[in-house]
Amino acid sequence: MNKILLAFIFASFIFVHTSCDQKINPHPALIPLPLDVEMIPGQFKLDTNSKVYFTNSSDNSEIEDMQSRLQNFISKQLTEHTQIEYGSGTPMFFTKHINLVLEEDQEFDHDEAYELEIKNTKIKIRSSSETGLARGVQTLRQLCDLKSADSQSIPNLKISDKPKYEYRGTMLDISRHFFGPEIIRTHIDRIAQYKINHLHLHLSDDQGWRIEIKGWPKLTSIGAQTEVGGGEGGFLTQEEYMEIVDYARLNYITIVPEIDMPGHTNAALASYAFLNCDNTLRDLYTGTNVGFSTFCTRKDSTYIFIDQVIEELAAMTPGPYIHIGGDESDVTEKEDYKYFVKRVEGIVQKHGKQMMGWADIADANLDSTSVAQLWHSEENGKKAQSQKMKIVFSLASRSYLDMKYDSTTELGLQWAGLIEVDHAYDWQPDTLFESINAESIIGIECPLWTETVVVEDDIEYLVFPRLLAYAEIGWTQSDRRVTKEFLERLAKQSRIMKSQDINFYQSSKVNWED
Ligand code: TNX
Repeated sequence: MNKILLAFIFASFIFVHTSCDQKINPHPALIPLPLDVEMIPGQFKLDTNSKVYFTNSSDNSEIEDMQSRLQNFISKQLTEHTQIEYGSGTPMFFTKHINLVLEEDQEFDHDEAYELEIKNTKIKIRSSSETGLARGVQTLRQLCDLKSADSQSIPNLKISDKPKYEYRGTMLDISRHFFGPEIIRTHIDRIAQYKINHLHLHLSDDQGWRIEIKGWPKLTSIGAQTEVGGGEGGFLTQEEYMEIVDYARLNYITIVPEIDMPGHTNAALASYAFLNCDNTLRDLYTGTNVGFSTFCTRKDSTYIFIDQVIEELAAMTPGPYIHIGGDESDVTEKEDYKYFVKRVEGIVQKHGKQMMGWADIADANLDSTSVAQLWHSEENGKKAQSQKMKIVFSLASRSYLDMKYDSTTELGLQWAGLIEVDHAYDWQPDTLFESINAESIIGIECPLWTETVVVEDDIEYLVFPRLLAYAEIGWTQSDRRVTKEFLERLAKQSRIMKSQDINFYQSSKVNWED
C-alpha cells in the first residue's frame, strides 16, 4: 500500500514537473554553431532561492578549477538570487545540479568534443578531456548570457559538438602600439567565449620590442621605449608574460609568441649595433612603413643572439609553436633570407618547438613540421604544401581585423580591401584557393595589426563582431554555415557584447536586437 502511494506521489511529481513549459524551445543563437543541437521541451529554471549543486565525478584539480570558475559565473550572471552549494555524492533527483563529467576512453573522437545535456533539473557536460569540458562550459555560459533579462531559465536541449579545425586563432599586435597584461587578459576572456584556442602575440616589430629578454636587456631598455606616433611604448616582463600564458591556459588557449625577423626588426637594430651589417645603431622608428629593416643574416653573432632569445622565450612558452615572422623582408637578399629562415628553424627545433611563420618562409627549404601562415599569396601556400607543411589561413582580404568595415570606418587600413561582417563570414578556407588542399589546412587565424589602434576601445571596435565570424568558420562544419542565419544569430549576440561593455561595430548588415 505504502509503495503504491509512494509511486503515485512520485508519478504526479514527475507529471507536474515536466508538464509545464512543454512548448518546443526555439534554437538558441549560439556562436559558433554546434555540430548537433536537439531541442527538448521544458527548461532548466533558476528561481529565487533555488539551489544548484555542482557535482564532480573525479578528483581532478583542473575540473575543480573549471567548476569553481563556472560556479562563479553562474552565481554572478544566471541569477542574483541563486544559492550555490557544492554537493558531494548524488543529489536528490529533484535538486538542481550541474555536473561536469570527464569520461576518458569514451566515445568522443576528438580532444575538444563534448556533450551538453540540459534537462529540467540537470545539466551535464561530458567529454573525454578537460579541454572538451571547457568548451562545453563556454556553450553553457553563452546559453545563460543569451537568455533575456526577465527570464530565469535556459532551454532543455542536447548538444553534441566538436570543432572543424584544430587551430582557431586570433593575433594581437602589441608592437605597433603596446597593450599590457590587463588588456590582454580581458581579450583572452572574450575570445575564449567563442572557443578560440590560440592567441598569437606579435611581440616585436620595427616600432617596438615588447618582451623582456634577460640576456639582452637593451631590447627593452631601448627598443621598447616608443611606439607608432611616438607614445611611450612599454613591454611585458617575463613574469607578466608567464602570467598571461597561465591565464590563457586556464581558458584552454595556447599562446603563440612571435619575434618577427629578419625584417621588421628596427627596434632590435636600434638596441644592439652588431645586429646591423654596418655595426651602426639605427634610430628608433615611430612611423608605419614596412620592409626597410633586416638583421645581418651572414654573421654568426646574429644567430647566437637569436638562439638566446628563442631559448628564453621557449622556456616561458608551454605551447608547441614559436612564430618567427618572416614577412616583408624586402631588403634582405633572397638567398640570405632562405639561409636565415632555415637556420632559425633549426634553432627553434633545438629548443623543442615547432616553427611557425608568415607563409613567405616557404621560399626556404623547410621541415614538414613547420607551419605557414598564409596571408596573401596562393603561390606561398603552394610552396608550403609541396613541402608537406601545414597551413593556417589568414588571408588579409578576408580575415585581417585591421581592415576597415566600409569606406566610412575611421579606424583601420584598407590595403587588402574592406571587410564587412558578411564578407568576413562568407568564405571557406578549403575552397578559397584551388591549389590548397583541405588536408593541408589546420585552421584559421584573424590578426589585429595595431598601426591605427591606440586604445582598448579601438581593439574592441575592430575585433567585434568580426571575431565571431572567424570563430564560427574555425569551429563549425562548412555545410552547417549559412550567412543569413549567422547574421540573425549575431543580432542576438549584441546582448552579450553590450553586457560586457564591448565597443562593437554595429554593422547595418545586422538587425541588432535590444
Ligand atoms: C602587413 S601581414 C603586415 C604587417 C602590417 C599589416 C597591416 C604581414 C605578415 N605583415 O606588418 O602591420 O600588413 O595590415
